[in-house]
Amino acid sequence: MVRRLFVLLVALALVAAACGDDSTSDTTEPGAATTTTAGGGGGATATTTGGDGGQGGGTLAEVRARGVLNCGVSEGAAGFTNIDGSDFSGIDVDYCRAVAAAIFGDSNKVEFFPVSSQVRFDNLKAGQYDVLFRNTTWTASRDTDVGMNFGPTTYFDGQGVMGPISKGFSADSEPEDVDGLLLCTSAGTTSEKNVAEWASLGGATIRLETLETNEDVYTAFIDGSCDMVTTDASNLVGERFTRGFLDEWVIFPPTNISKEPLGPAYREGDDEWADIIDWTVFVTFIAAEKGVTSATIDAAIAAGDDPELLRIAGLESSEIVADLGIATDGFLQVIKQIGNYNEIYERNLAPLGLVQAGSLNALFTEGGLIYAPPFR
Ligand SMILES: N[C@@H](CCC(=O)N[C@@H](CS)C(=O)NCC(=O)O)C(=O)O
Repeated sequence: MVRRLFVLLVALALVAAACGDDSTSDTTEPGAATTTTAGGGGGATATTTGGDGGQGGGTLAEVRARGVLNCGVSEGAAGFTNIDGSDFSGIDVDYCRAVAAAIFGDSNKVEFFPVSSQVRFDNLKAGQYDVLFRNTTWTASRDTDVGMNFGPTTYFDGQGVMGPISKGFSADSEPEDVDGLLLCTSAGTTSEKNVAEWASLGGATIRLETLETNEDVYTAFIDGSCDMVTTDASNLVGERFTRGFLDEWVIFPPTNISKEPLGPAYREGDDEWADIIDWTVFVTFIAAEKGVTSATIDAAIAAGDDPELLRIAGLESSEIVADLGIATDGFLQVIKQIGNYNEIYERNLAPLGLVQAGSLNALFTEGGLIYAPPFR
């Protein structure tokens, strides 16, 4: 009992020293709110804060006047935000483009703002970007934090730990196998809190080092200064694949140690803007449900036998789309230019070995959790 208490205290002290609360530490990092990383177009400047504290007209009007959507993304997370010079890709990047397609009818009208985990919420609240699609977990403390709300989950994740097989780790490793070892992860994440709980509940003492970027974490892991790395399992799978360590690194424990619903975050107080983001995501789910893709949507509309699809395309009950303040063909452009959820998944995540079938990220019709309210 005394040992367990000691272990718990040591683990908590280490975590507190490393990072602090993942929501509040984001707001206390020196200079965090002013950190600006210009996106693909280069030289972008921070905007004024969005939202009018009411029903709408705030962010949408501002985005329209600017002529481009500002979107917060990761500085590099395999499959979610891949950055190659000025070329951005990934599921989060695709959802930024989808919102631009809904608003402007042009998925290219988007400026990307890569940000670290640590500053992502402050920069959102300060108005640097209009929406954040950055492998971000929806949690109670983040949601109830003043200034932010979350939209529909675009990827249901969970946290894992990854270590080299050469150090004796296996897919069945449990907290006792990490006792006394050094774990690395990104600062300002849910990952750092979850793993400390997992270890202490399992009676292990871990040392936790939080580094700023994913790149910092994997550099330290590869050179052996960290025994293990921990974060969202999608990131572990994706990075193991892209870095070419499929046969060397193993992910454990057998069941994820947390729930990590990843999706968009936006400033609170602008209902119109929230609706635009939410329904942009939902129409990609509904199109997937119907098996309608970017390649087949024109034919599906021409067939004229699916009233819900005609409403999404703004060809029937067009006031539903118009009431959101976007052009009536806004969601049609989302499907035409970006595609349905399954296409987005296939394009970005399947190549990394993240299998959709049988996972939480399958459509609800296939036993998963991807579900949208009806479009009527
Ligand atoms: N989903 C978690 C973790 C998100 C996170 O930031 N993960 C790290 C992985 S080590 C990352 O993606 N870093 C990317 C970067 O360096 O920009 C959260 O919202 O706190």
